[in-house]
Amino acid sequence: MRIDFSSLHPFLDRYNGMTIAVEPPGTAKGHTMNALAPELRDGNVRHDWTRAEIGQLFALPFADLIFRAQSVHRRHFAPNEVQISTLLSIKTGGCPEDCGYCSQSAFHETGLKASKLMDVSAVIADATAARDAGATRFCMGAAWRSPKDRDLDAVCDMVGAVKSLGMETCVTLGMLTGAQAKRLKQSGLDYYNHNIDTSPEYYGQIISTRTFQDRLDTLAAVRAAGIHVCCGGIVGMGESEDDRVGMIHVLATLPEHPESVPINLLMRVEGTRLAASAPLDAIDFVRTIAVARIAMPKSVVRLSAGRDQMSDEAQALCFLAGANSIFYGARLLTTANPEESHDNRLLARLGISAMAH
Ligand code: SAM
Ligand code: DTB
Ligand code: SF4
Repeated sequence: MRIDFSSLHPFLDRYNGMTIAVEPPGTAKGHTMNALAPELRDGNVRHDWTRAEIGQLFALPFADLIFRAQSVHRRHFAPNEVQISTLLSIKTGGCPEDCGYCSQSAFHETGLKASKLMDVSAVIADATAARDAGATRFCMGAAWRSPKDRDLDAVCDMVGAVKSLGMETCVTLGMLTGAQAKRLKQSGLDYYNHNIDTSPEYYGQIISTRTFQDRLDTLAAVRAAGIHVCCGGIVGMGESEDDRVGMIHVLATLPEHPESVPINLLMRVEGTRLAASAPLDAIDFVRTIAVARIAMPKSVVRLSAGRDQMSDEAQALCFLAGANSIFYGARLLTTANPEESHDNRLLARLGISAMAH
């Protein structure tokens, strides 16, 4: 006889036999391991991961890694739901930073047409269309090193307007001071995206105009203002596996895990310094998602830029590995993303539905 646990408790089937084969990730003396959720310590997510532990996760046989990531995923999230975000570039191009991957850096000749900050009314129109298409979060990106106070006034108006449409709001505007973060919070901002991009060791190969510590300082200012943190990075930039280990290690040992962790596959834009980077093995990309899921069990992990270059099967593996958010809509900021109709079909084929907020 097979007992249908789901009729007893809506979440019980997620535990059904799953935890038995998962060994605890080095439960330290004096701490309580929860047999049903060995990724937690004393009931909490861990901030004490060692770099060696993260490296060991990356090195697991693929099936073991995916099983473990999927088990963690099911203990903390509904397994067949993804969060749907839509991106809009509210100020494009002409950026004074030299990020080697970016189409919008003034250091690169990419043929991108630079534009001024959009009008609030045009942003509202785009956000309304995104909401009507099914997005629950609207993310607005600006190609700035950091916002000027006058520009911040306009962005605060955008945040207030998008929020009143009933969507979650996210902006990514570069470096912030504590005072700027507080103003954004007052305008109703839910999330601030600011990525560490790569490991501390590889960072200098990618960007020279601001430091890794600058990034951490902005993240701390965002946290202190009470805004949810969206922070992840990019893979496929010629980094080593140890750099991917280092990147996840930094994220998973922040004083609080980012609520949202975007894992981007490099969009290789003609004219950028990294345009000729060798394509990353899809399995290595999936591994990065899986390790992020295990190390940050309660964070939403976003299968972010790069889906346009991935097969449906590779994306399905990412969801199996614990990714539970995507950017939806045929454009990211300046590069292509799968068409809505393609994504609708893929999500339907996989039995995945949209996460409510
Ligand atoms: N200018 C702001 C900043 O960098 O802080 C915000 C916008 S910026 C485009 C946001 C993030 O998008 C970057 O930190 C980077 O992680 C990601 N990104 C930019 N170009 C990318 C590319 N070609 N491929 C993958 N991710 C990219
Ligand atoms: C993030 O981690 N990925 C998004 C968002 N945060 C702002 C940006 C992806 C940009 C991809 C390249 C482009 O479209 O220009
Ligand atoms: Fe500017 Fe952001 Fe692009 Fe870097 S990633 S060049 S800061 S827009």
